[in-house]
Amino acid sequence: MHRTINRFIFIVLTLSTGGSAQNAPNPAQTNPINGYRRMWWKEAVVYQIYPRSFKDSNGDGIGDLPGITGKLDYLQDLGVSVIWLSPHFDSPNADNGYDIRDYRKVMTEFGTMADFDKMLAGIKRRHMRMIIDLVVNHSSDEHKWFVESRRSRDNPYRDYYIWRPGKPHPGSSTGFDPPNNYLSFFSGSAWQFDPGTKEYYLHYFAVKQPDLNWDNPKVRAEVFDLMKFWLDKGVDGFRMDVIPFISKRDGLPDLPPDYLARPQYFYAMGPHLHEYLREMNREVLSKYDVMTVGEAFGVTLEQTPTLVDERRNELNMIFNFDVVRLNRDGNQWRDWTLPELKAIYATQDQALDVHSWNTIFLSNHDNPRLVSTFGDDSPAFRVPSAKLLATMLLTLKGTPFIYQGDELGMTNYPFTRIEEFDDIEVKNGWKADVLTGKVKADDYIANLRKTSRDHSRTPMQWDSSANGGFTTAAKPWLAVNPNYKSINAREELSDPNSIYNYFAKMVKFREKTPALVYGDYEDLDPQNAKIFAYTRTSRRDKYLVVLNFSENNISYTLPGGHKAGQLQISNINTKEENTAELKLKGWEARVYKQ
Ligand code: TEU
Ligand code: CA
Repeated sequence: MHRTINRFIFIVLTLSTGGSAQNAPNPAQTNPINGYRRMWWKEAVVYQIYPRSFKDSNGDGIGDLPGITGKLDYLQDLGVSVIWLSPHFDSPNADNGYDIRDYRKVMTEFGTMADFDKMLAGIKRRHMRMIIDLVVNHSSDEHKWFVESRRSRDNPYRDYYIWRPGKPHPGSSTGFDPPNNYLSFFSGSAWQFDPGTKEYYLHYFAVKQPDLNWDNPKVRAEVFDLMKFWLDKGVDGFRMDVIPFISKRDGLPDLPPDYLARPQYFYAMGPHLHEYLREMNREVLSKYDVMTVGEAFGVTLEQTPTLVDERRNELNMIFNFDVVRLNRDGNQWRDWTLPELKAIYATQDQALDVHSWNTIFLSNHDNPRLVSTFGDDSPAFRVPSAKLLATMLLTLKGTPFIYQGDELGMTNYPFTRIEEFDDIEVKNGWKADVLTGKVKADDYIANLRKTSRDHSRTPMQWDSSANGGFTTAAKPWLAVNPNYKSINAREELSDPNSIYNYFAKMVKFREKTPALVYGDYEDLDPQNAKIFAYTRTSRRDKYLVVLNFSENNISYTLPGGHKAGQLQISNINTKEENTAELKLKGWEARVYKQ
């Protein structure tokens, strides 16, 4: 009898996971809320793992998959429902795994395929899901496709990449100039001369990251195949690295002058992008119940619905860069203001209707630390400001993405010397800008102290033992922030008032509160330079969020006749309820039900 029931359950489960169309709603979730189709990925809270820096299990100083498996309870206790794993594939690590040598093999330093399977099984057992990184705008130059491709002009793999003859330039070192003026995000020309065949190949990122030629149907078929390989293993979708760049402009025209400082807007949204994404959907995604989120570097808000409107069958969501680039002028740090931040969320909300869905993220492996960037990491305000940011991240409209360590309030690293950095972007930039005398060394480092990608890549701080308990090796691949003795997971797990426990409370609160997922968003006071006050309203419930983005104590009268109702969550103990007059402490955050 038991066996029959088990078998029956097994069949039902297989039918509902394999084979179901993408976006197929869970049968229990068919009633729209507030006009939105209910989807598991809209209700999810995602946690990003950068495997190199998460947890080292074998003492070689590098994080690995068994390290992640050993920490799954930690993630389950935090309450997150989806894990996004940054690249775990075989790679020579020119760009820490974003340069893939073999899409079907696990990076040796991270473990084996058996380790991957064990990790995935552990995730499923805890009723979580996992998406992986799909990095297919480019591969590594050590991928066998490229090794073949560069052999000769008539190699069968030649057209897997983008090769062009140079412009003859007698007397120059190679005899040629690059085919056009495209720039790499990691300094210099986006073209690399290959002496073997005397042509150039295109690389938007590092020289060791040649761009794939998506106009070649064989390349698309290869990518669709490798996607199926991982989906058939049970992964639940993809975060797609710089996906808007895959279709190149016809004839590869020069970057116009006003794009030289922001080539991403010229590289993105090429002529065949929609066609290739739809083909991917038809061939692969539509056959599985998965989520997709595209890293939309260079995509404007006006273009966003053309990628994520559910009626178009392209992507579920994208990462819009406006918020994480608010503090930049090109690569240069600039101070930002709260009204500017609010304006971004308001415009995003207006640009997307019920057929499109947003993401909310304030940090990732390419950006400095959350609390150091949008909060105040000084001893007096690190804890409340990290909690305030958790409150915002988990109550805005869109699927929230938490980056590893932000749930502990980890801070930027106190970099002082160029030798302390690992990032290829920094190393190339140093050569191109500092060693040539264009930028002063001190100015370059000062800017990196605010903006470097390495801030978020320093190892997770698990406890107060050597190297924050990340590794037993004497030296981890990248230094641990010296503040690990006081900022670490063990400390925070045992403190009911810790940032970690506040995140966990907020994650659970969001997951059980449909109005925070689907409810209308209204900014009550867009011009206020210190207070961010907004409501999230569904047909049944209305929540009010009040955030004091300053260190000042502020007496604040809620505008428009609004009254704070019943207090649901606060990051500093308060008893104020049912009033329009709020006395807010520095970096205080409150959520009320009205
Ligand atoms: O990043 C794409 C990207 O364009 C930026 O966020 C990038 O880090 C920055 O602008 C460089 O100036 C993705 C990955 O997230 C990143 O880690 C990779 O380095 C990059 O693609 C190449 O794969
Ligand atoms: Ca290791």
